[in-house]
Amino acid sequence: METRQAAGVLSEARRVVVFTGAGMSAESGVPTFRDALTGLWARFDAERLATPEAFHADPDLVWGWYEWRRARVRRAEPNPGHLAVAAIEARVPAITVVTQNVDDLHERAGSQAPIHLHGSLFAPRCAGTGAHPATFPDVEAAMAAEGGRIPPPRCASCGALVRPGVVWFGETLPEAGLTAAVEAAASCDVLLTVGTSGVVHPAAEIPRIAAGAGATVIQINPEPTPLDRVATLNLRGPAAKVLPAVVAAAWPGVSA
Ligand code: BV8
Repeated sequence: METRQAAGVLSEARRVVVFTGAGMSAESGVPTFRDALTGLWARFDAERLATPEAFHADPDLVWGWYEWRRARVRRAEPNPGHLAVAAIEARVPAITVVTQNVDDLHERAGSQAPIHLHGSLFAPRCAGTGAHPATFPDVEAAMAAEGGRIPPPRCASCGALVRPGVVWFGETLPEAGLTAAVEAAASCDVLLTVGTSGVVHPAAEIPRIAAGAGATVIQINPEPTPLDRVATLNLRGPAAKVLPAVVAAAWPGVSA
């Protein structure tokens, strides 16, 4: 029932926001943020490892974690949920995709310009100047795959360490991206929130801003989250199954 209701709302929508979290990539085999702590990093708490302090204290441990995650993403493929988001993009008049994820699966599924509120595994930068090095050594895939300490490269122009291009806890989000995401949420008529626990701020405000502005908020998640109370419709289930079903009902004949 909710699928048909969601499809009806989506097919009439003029301005859509799709807001995604780690659950969007779960069925591509990319561990969610909290599941990404196995092996060498099993004894760490994600929210302590994903910080400037952790990188400063042990750059090889933190860089190794991100290179292991990057290697995992490179071996992953976009799932039908990512493809369904790209199918929505091709069919609604205006859309903004906002992701908390640091993988590139939305782009590889065909989404044009997702806003990465928390950065990307594929955009490392100099820890000194913030400049993006032209390239960075592709670590031995085996090394990254097995998970180990890897010394970060050095910036070619200033010699400082190169750091992951992500937003760590305690760091501010990219201003332009956050502003664009907030503006889109405040002016959309439908916001789809997919695969997020809705607990990391300020990103978690995005669905709340849309609801406050009178948008229809549709949540897709197999489990209850704090966003249940702002969602107009709650579709309980995995993104790779539910999103294609909503798209197929909204635009019959479209297989995402
Ligand atoms: C900042 C990059 C200024 C790194 C990440 C207000 C209130 C409380 C706390 C704060 C606040 N304001 C600021 C804070 C502090 C902090 C914060 O929010 N802490 C939380 C934990 C309490 N925020 C910050 O520090 C932010 N910076 O505000 O700067 C400032 C500074 C200091 C003090 C105050 C203000 C920066 C936050 C960004 C951190 N970086 N990522 C990396 O990836 O290593 S966040 C990281 O965790 C991910 O990017 C992701 O966004 C987040 C986890 O969230 P989810 O994506 O939702 O993933 P999660 O695993 O939680 O949930 C997965 C969901 O998927 C689940 O619901 C599950 O049911 C569902 N699921 C599973 N399978 C499927 C599925 N859904 C669909 N289909 C499936 N198959």
